[in-house]
Amino acid sequence: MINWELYVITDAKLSRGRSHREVIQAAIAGGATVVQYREKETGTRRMVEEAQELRALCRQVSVPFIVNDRLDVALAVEADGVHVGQDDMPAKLARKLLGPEKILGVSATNLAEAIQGEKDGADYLGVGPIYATGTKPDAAPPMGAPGLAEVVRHVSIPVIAIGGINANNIEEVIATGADGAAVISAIVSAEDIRAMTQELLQRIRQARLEKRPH
Ligand code: 3NM
Repeated sequence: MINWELYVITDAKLSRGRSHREVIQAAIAGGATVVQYREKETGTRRMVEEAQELRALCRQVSVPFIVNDRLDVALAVEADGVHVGQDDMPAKLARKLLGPEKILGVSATNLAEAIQGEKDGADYLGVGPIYATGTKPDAAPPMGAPGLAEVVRHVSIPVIAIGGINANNIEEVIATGADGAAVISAIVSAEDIRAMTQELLQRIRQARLEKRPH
């Protein structure tokens, strides 16, 4: 069973000059439960090297390591899985190439995409954006917590919320019943990455306790 609670995604441009290694080490120290390597602008050689480094870090602490979009890189470094968006490799083909064991994540910006992703063989869905975000310029319009809650009600695989999530809204996100939150800027741009990760995780756990029926 994978703990999806706090899914941390890399972003070199938002990391204030810190390396992926430094950022992810601090996030893991703070309790990140899943790590995704997401790199859109680096050459493939460098990508493989960076992914290999993070792969090793995550393996030491048994944190699942997922590569965004690049199935070839995911397979090359023996990542635990790959995450595909709506413009990336179609989920069904990604599943075929990955085999049945690896983790397949699929992005969904609405309920129809979420239901389709589940049908196509996703192990989990990245659903968003929940709130406005400057991190992904081509993101769809924000769906808000009500849109997220609707997806949670209609799918049976884990739902990880993404987009504009930070310490001020993460409890509202988890209160929808989502299994976790995926975060970029609130963590990788934080001055103290470890402390911010700890705070977000603590808020997630608090929200889950409050959701539990008494
Ligand atoms: N995907 P931040 S939103 C990578 O809606 C990504 O699918 C999104 O970054 C989606 O935590 C997003 O800084 C950016 O808002 C998330």
